[in-house]
Order: sequence, then structure tokens, then C-alpha cells
Amino acid sequence: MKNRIIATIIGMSMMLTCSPVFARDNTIVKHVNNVKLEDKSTELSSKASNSDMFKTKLKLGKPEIKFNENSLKNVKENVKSKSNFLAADNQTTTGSAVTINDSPNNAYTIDIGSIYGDSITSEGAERWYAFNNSFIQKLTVIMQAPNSTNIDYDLYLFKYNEQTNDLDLVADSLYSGSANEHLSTIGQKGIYFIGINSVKGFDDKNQFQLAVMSSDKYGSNEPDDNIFQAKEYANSLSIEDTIDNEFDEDWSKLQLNEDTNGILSFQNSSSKGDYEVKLYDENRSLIATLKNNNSLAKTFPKGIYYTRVLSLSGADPDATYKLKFEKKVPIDSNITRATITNISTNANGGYMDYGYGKKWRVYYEMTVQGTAYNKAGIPVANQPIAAGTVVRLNNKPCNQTGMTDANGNFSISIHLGPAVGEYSFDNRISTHYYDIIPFFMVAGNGEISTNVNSLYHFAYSMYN
Ligand SMILES: [Ca+2]
Ligand SMILES: [Ca+2]
Repeated sequence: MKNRIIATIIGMSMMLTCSPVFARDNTIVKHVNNVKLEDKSTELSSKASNSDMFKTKLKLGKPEIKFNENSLKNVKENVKSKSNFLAADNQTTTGSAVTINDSPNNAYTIDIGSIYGDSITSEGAERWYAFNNSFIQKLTVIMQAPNSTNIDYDLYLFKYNEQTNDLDLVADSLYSGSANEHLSTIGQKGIYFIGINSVKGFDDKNQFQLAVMSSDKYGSNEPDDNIFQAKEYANSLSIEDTIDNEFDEDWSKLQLNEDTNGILSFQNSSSKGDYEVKLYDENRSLIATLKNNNSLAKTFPKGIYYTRVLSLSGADPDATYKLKFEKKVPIDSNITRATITNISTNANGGYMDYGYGKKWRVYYEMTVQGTAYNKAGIPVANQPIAAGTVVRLNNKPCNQTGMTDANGNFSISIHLGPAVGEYSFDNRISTHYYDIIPFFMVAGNGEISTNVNSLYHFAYSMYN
């Protein structure tokens, strides 16, 4: 299962005879990019004293993001699902290979799509793996370290360069603490190397777990599986992308140059995957978690934010999710129009025609319900609006002011008192006496248009 890399696989015998590409400086392993394997002596001394690239990146890794608290898996088995990977049993190494895979030269070969368990037996130690990628596809590499704050392992992916014999750094995942490591790349044809090293501590009993996943379909933002690979946006973002496998994570970095009254929203159209979005601030503290169709509206202080879309279960390389951050456009709160949907009354109500067109009939009391709009036709929330009439008896003005609710709806109750009965309507059984009274609505700067302009004010009826 753990096979040595042999020359026939990669056709480069010098790999088996040269020394490790990594130098060691007490506790910190200094990883070196583009080291020629056959040229280690000169390269190592110079690169080892100039490892700032890795130090700089190490500082980035503070999110302490964990898959979960579960322990690790020992031996190889197929990756069936994320939960299968995460919930794998912890086992100790038995019958380990004679050769320890502590350098690229001694790397174990692994297969894409399988889980491997291995252990690190001293602080600063390395473990190496190699696999062949036979066609262009997205590769996701995940490593779950033993769960302990005393342990920090990092993960690197290199591509073997057949022209130069270099191991070219492709991606790394340098989260601090006991976080799990996770990276992706659009894999080209060829041999890849995975390096895992202990930055802090080790656990020779509990294994770390390693797997390489492949996706033949993936979104155009890939690779973006960790915070170091986050795609950058300024002031707004609008992403349509996919979660191409259960382990896929899509990271974005959003820079706001000013305090922004904004809205972050998430929609997932896939029925095969259940996703969520985590929002982190500049210090990688979790601000919010959005489920499908959730949004977060507030004033976002200027600064840097990270969004992370991940799968809770399932994945769908064909159906896209949408993640958006946009400035909230201030709503025009001037009411210019109202639509009356109902006018109820204490008795003798209804919507009827006494011969002067269909109108609401009201008695002593009436309650007016409807929706208020601005000139763009958008409901106006939380604004005052008044309804009124003038009854015939003493030409008494009757009006009342209400407030629109969050959806622009209002309900206004007005006391009218008795009608005079200027008009009559004979329905053969009885004669109804009523007034026709005006109806109007007022908001902000004055009268607004409505779909109701007059009412039948019922007075009394007499049997014929
Ligand atoms: Ca993706
Ligand atoms: Ca991704």
C-alpha cells in the first residue's frame, strides 16, 4: 500500500540518491521553492537563510478553522464522503514500512480518491507522498491533523518539473494551531508531491489523515480552497460558482474601502448539495453564517472580509450558487401613491353600486387598509400616511394618521358618525338612504393618488 516511489514511475533515478529538499533550523522547517534536487548543497544554504516567504504566509494562518474534532484514520480506504473522511477511526501505525517517508526521495505513492493515515514522530519532521495525475482536473488535498493545540502540521503541494527536476511549489495550506489543512489546484498532467511537516509538536500515536480528491468539473474561480487562495474583490462581489466536491471550499477576500451599508446574500440552486457561507473579519473571527437564501444586511466597517462557501453535505458541479455583496441602495421613502385593498366598517359594509359606480359602503366607523408606494412603485416602510373624508353632517372633516409597516402596508381607523341621507336607492324591498362622500389620502408633501376617491356613507333604510 505504501510503495516507495521508484525510478520507473517517474523516470528520474537521481531522486533516489539525493538529499531532502528541506533544511531544518531547530524547530522550524524552512521550505524551499524550486530547489533542484541534485543541487541541494548550494540551494539549501541560501534558501534556508531566506525563508521569509514562508514566514510571511505563516502569519496569515490564524482562522483556526477545523473540519471537526474527530480523530484520524489509519490505513488507506476510498473516500466515500466528507463525513467518511472526518469520522474515520483513529488507529496507530502497525507494520510501518521500513523506509520512513521523511523526504521527497522516500515519498510514498498514493492514489487519488483514497484516505491515508500516517504519523509524525518528532517535532519538525516531514512526511512525503507522491501521486500521478494523468489528465487535467481539479485536485483538492486535505489533511486532518491530530486534534491538539500542541500540534501544528502544515501542508504543501509541489509539482515535479521534468525539465529541471525541480519540485515547484503549487500551493500550501499554513493554518496555525490544530487546524486542518486544505488546498486545491488545477492539476496538470504529471507527478505531484505532497509535503507535510510539523511546525509545532507531534503525535506518534494519533495519525494525521490525508486524501487527494479530484473533480473533472469545477468553477472558473478555482483554485480557491483556502484563505491563502482567496479570490480578491473590492467593495462588492457577485459570484456564481459551484461546489464541485464535498470537500470543495470557495474563499473570497473582500476589501471595503469605506464603511458600507451593505447586504451579503446567498442562494444555492442545487438540490444535491447543502451549503453554507461563513463570513470572517480581518482577524479571521467568524462574523456570521449564512444558510441557503439567507442574507445579512448591516453597516460593514471598512476593512477586509473573507467569505467561505462550503458543503455541509453533498456537492453539485453542475448547479451554481450565488454569493453577492452589494451596497444597499437607500429606498426613496416619499409616498406618492396608495392602493386601497379593503375598507371595512362596523355595519352595512361592502363594495357595491348604488347607481354612481362601485364604491365601498361605510357606516359610523371605517378601517382603511392598503399599501403605500414611492414613485418607483416600491412599498415604503415605516412612514406616516393619513386617510380622510368629509361627512355631509355639518361638513365635518374626519381623518386619521397611521404608519406603514415594514412591507409598506397600513391600516387606518376613522370615526365618521351618522350620514344625512341625501341620496336614495330603491331595491324594491326597501329604500336605502346614503351620502356620497369624498375619500383622500395624504402623505409627506400632500395629497397622493389612490384607487378610491369616494364612498357611500350609509344613513338608514326604510321598507317599501
Ligand atoms: Ca468551487
Ligand atoms: Ca474551491
